[in-house]
Amino acid sequence: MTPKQQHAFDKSAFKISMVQHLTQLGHAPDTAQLRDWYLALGRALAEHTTSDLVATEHDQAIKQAKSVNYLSLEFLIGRLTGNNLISMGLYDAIADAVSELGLGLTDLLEQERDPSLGNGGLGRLAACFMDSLAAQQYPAVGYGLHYEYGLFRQSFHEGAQQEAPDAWREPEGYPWELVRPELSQIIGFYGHVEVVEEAGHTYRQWVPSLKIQAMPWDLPIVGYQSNTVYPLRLWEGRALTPFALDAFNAGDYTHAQQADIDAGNLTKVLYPNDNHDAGKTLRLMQQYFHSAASVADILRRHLEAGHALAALPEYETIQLNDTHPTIAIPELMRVLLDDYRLGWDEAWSIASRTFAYTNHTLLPEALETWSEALIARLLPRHMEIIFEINHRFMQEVEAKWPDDVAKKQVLSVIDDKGERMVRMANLCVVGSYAVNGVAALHSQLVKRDLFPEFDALYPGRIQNVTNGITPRRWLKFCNPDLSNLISEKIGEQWPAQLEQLEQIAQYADDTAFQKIFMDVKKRNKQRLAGWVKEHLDITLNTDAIFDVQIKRLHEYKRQHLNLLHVISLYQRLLNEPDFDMAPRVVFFAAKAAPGYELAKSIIYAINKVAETINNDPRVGDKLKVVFIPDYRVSMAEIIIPAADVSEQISMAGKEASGTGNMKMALNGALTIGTMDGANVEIREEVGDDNIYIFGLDVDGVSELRQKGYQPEAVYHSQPLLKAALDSLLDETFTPGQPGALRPVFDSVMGSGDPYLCLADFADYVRAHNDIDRDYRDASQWARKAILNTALVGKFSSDRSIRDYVNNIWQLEAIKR
Ligand code: H2P
Repeated sequence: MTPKQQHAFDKSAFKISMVQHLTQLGHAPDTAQLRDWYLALGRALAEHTTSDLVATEHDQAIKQAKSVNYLSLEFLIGRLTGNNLISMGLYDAIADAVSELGLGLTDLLEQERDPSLGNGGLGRLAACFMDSLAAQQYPAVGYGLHYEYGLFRQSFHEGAQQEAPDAWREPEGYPWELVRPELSQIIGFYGHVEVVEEAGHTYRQWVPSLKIQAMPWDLPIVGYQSNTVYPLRLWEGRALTPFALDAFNAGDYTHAQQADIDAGNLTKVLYPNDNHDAGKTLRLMQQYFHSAASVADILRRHLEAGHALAALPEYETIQLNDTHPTIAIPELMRVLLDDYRLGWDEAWSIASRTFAYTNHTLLPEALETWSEALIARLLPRHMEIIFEINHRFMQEVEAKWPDDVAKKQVLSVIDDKGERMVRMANLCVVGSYAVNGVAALHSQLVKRDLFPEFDALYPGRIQNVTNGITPRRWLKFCNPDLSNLISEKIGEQWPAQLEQLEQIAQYADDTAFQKIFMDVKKRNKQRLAGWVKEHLDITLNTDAIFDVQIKRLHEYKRQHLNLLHVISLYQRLLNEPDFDMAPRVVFFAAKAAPGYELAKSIIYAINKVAETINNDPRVGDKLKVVFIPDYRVSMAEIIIPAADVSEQISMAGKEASGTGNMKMALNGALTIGTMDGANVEIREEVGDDNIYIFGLDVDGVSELRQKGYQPEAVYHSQPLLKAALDSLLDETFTPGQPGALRPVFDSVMGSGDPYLCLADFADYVRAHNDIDRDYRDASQWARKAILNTALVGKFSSDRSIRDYVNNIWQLEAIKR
């Protein structure tokens, strides 16, 4: 706590405020449940953040400074209460206050349901970035959608994933959010374009036939020890047409509610992401709704601050988190051209100096395209503008490469090889002043493989900003014991200056420090084991290696490669009398997008294998497999501090960055990983001895493909692998149901195995054997673990944000 905040906190006033909020919720202190108290706590705290939010909003210095607007369809913020307490410097003071009311702070914090407004890394990155913007006081507004249901809640029924709606605000509302009706917007859809004549000029004007109200809800992004609170503004779709009371009274209930139903559906659910572009109308509607409301709000702020329209790029920059908000580019053009009546060149000059775009994936099937027919129907004026942007862009290409049809074909915003499609990534590159990948290797591949022609046309436009994670949530909050240990050694500044962790490296060989460090790890493992015992009734050996793979389920992330290793360990334990291994618990946590069948089959297979192994008395506590259901931020906060080994095993070239890799290394886990994404940079930081790299690198992958890859040949040449795969076909793991796991087998055999699981299997096993050997040398292992924590300061999202600020956004920090 800073002295200033300490001074400002009045414990007895806060207790009174909590009781008042409790009363307003309709409860009395002597009968209130924990959940009621949690709501009262959240509301009492939110009073403080709301006043800081409003004060920040009205700060003249901020209004006169440049801001970043972070547009993202996902913000996976996780629970806010604990994190905000850390940022406000009030964690201990509030723990004390609530204990005087007879309550435990950690119990209260457990009552909060995670706002799961994202799928995985992309949404979580947006949340870490907001945290780092506020901590460093770079003016920012986050813009997202206020989904009524977050990502589905996952459970398992006989091993198979079940999905249930996640009504994260039910039933009392979320204590941290603030509705801002005065800032609502009206968003149009469908309709037609009219030509209007005025003073000898003709203008085009879109006349939408459907209008939906965008209602903003602000969540406070509280800067760490900074008194700065920025809004995360989430738009909710609401019916605009007044409720049809006449129809209702006349008994036409359905019609009376129709407008409510349509508008209410718009932001009802977050689309689950399987990295496969689905082209659904409702999704495009969400994207436009989000973009249009955000652009309107940005322009409102800009003009209300007294700035000229033409000065927009000097005061506002708009970062597009992936292509999901691309439609904001033609929307800003539409507003400038049709509403403000600027000429094309002036409008384009403003727009193309305002937007910047972050690419998060190279998977071709994930690159968004929308059919021209759909856009033309839903957003007729935007389609005209997109054609005009492309027409002018093609002239630019012609000037650079005359008569080169092939160049035009790859660069064009319109793909006209079949049904005409709009390539959102191309539109982003054309309409942005900067494009970035999310790790050094990824950015290099964006330039080399995805956009080489764009890179030649616009040298320097494509850059790299390596991802990062906020050390406040991902160390200070989630791992208090390790945080305290670090603070004892190097002081309290590290959560704001993570490079300082390097000073911990000097203790890596200190046996006393090693012991304390590993005792902390042990306690975190016990905490996780306690959770597993309570919720899944599996008893774990906390001396075992805690081997962890937690991330969205996707073939390219290769959870099934991990599974094959698990099966091979199991078979060796049973079949090889001399086989010895350090005890291991292999943890999985992952959601599969509901429409992604193979991902669901992989989950099913892992659960079946786990069930068999965990109940086989011959295995004892040598090997256990735990699939933790309903992976979410608050679960990650328990798992990550307990990890010994971090699985980052995507096929090289496919994982753009990864951020779980950073979180686990920071908490003292050793990575087993391919030369992919940010693993490459983690290795650079921690050194070869403190990471387990295996498998083909990007060049190895393309060489193998060129030679012609035959998974079958690998299968026949490796007995361990063959036995593991064969067990998927018999009844070993599915008694009475032979072949139930065949989809996983088939996915890597024959013409399958697109992500080269079999090709990397042998080296993966080798790397795991190295881990097994090293873990048995407790002191050596402790040394490696300490060095991981000490040497990953680079991966603070504070550093990522400074890279954006210095190389792309050009912002000044405004200290409050
Ligand atoms: C994605 C990429 C990750 C990257 C993250 C943030 C889309 O996340 O695949 O490699 O670290 O964005 O840039 P995810 O797979 O977790 O949904």
